[in-house]
Amino acid sequence: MSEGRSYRFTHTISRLPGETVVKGLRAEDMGDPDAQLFQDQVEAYVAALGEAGVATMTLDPLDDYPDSVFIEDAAVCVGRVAIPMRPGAPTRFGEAKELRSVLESTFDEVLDLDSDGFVDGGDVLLTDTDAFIGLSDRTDEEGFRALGHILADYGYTPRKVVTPADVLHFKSDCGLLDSETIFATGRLADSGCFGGYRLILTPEGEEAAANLIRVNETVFLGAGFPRSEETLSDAGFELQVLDTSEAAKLDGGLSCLSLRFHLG
Ligand code: CIR
Repeated sequence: MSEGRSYRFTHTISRLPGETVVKGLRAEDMGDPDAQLFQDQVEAYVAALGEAGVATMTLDPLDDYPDSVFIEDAAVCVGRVAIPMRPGAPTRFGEAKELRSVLESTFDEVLDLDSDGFVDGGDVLLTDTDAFIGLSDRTDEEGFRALGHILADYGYTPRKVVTPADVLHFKSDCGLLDSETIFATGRLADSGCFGGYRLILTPEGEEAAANLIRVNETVFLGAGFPRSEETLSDAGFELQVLDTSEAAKLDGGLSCLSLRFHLG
């Protein structure tokens, strides 16, 4: 019944980075992102999503929130329902509130988490049947419970998993390739959290490639990962490579830059 709902999408929402993106959070300083180049990369990303068959919406920058370009962290979408998140970084907490009016005008229902806990969208991997929710520095037990409770009503089995130490989000280390297959780093796969799924592991040294997204028939992969490209194309996936150099300076990747959903 729900076959393919994890990657068949009709719509996306992204947000452009503003000038303040140079103040974005990062675990390690690799230099500030170039705001103009970041904007160009988000625009190219949105255009590529459009070519994969979705209607795209691009929101204006929110200068009060330097990390708001990473819109995935502010909401989880299931079909015609959106669930605003409670982002775990204090400087990001208000992003969900800023997004609310857009969610209300796009979705049939906006459901709030019944919790004082925290959960970032980057810690949530939805397959057709399971909701993997990774505990991390941004997502806690209470957040897991509250989000899992809502997602269970939409046919997902909540699976509490753990984001590896020193990794920002669960999905920093994995991405969905199809209904049964997940691309993941060895360090995450070693935790044994993906029981029941076929795994393809990121080649050594290409762990950052794990944060890929599938939209309809296309798998979007970050640039600079030649062995991942070869592995995935040998496995039969239709790939498109996109440059995310500026997002990477703030620990972001492909999944963070959009909300993807199916308004059937
Ligand atoms: C942050 O630390 O929150 C941002 N600089 C990066 C967020 C990346 N989002 C994601 O992995 N879903």
